[in-house]
Amino acid sequence: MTIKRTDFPDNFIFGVATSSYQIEGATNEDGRGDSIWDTFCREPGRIQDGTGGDVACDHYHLWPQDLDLIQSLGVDAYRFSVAWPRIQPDGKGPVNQKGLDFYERLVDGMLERGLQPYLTLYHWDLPQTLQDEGGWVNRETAYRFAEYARVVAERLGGRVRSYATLNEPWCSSILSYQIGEHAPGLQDRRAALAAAHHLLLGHGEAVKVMRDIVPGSSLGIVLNLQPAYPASDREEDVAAARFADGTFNRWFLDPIFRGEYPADIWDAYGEDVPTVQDGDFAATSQPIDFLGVNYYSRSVNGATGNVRPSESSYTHMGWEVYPQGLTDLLVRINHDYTVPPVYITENGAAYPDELEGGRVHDAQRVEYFKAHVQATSDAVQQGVNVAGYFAWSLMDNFEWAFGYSRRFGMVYVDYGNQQRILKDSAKWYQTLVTRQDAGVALPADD
Ligand code: GBH
Repeated sequence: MTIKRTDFPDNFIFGVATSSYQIEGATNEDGRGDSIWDTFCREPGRIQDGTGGDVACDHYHLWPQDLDLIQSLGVDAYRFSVAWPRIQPDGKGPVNQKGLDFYERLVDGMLERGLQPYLTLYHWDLPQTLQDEGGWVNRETAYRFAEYARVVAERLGGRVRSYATLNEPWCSSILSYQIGEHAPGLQDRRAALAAAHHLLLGHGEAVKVMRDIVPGSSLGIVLNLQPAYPASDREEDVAAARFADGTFNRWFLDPIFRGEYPADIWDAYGEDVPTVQDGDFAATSQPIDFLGVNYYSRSVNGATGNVRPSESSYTHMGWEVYPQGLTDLLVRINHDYTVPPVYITENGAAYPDELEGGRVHDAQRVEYFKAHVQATSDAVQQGVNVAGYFAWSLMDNFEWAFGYSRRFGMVYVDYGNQQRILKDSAKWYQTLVTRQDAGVALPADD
């Protein structure tokens, strides 16, 4: 049985996703300020291949052809992010009109091509000036973020029907301020938990502000969720899984949907817990219209560390391919929380693709996508209100600490000449998503 578009509800959205720093390049153009990733990439040893986002996919210049490419895939929607330092080079104060102009052209370009814009306000490119004042560890950054959200929503307004505040606050806090793998590269758990709190606060403040400016648009947040399984049913392993789920998932879900931090993890964090002021949870738990879920893999937890199931297959990131985890996760959050409609805002896999005679036969990625689209459908069958699915990513791009050494695209990017080449997975997706009722011809099966 192959998965078909007609297995999904009629109004189900299929799209592709990217983020600003990973594709745009043009880091010094039209008044853009530095972000923490510009700084981070200049520090020796931070990025595996020593690269950065200065050119990336040159999308800042090639956006019209990139939108044509997305349109040619037959998808309904395009998820992209806005670079805060293009809008406010210093993260506060003066607004750079040229930055707003770029995203306005981009959004209008989508609408002209029948693509629905799904906008993310923060996909990790914090203005460096704000980092100089502590970044997300500084509570003020939450209020600066709400101000930035106001500026973007005032310009783009109802043309954008979907605004996500943050992409993966776990990454922008724990991975960035505690593990130190992402910008700004600190290693301090207390700082990371303060950052996480201010991110959640900033999310809530931004939602409050945008409600009045774009009353007809959907407002939400994107979380990276990873179901945590115990390595066995021994008590220690079950406890390890519960802890992993708590730090990774519940620490973000609970403030948003319950207005509190999970008590077990709060206790475990001891003196590192953040300062919570009156009214903070009222902000973090502002009603939202959708939850974005980024799903890549699961974790398998043992008392002495994570376990790698030997019978599984793994992607080029070393992440286990485990589609059942997506179904389990969706069913579980639907059961444990009162969630609004859910979008899979990212799902995909890196594999070491190679060009062979002008083609990329990425059979493993096709299998990955098939299985996860099926897993999404299974969750819908089990009663979860999933409204859409976005493949990560439209095209190969700057994969953060891995530089250009990992390829997540459905479209291959030749970084020598910026040529875009549809991989087999793009052709598969095109066949899946093309609305035959819209009279669009199916691509030839070559
Ligand atoms: C997303 O992050 C990003 O939004 C996107 O920009 C990025 O390109 C894409 O994914 C691919 O990386 O520690 O081995 O158990 C996903 C980040 C992936 C972070 C899974 C936590 C746990 C892996 N998450 N990861 S492991």
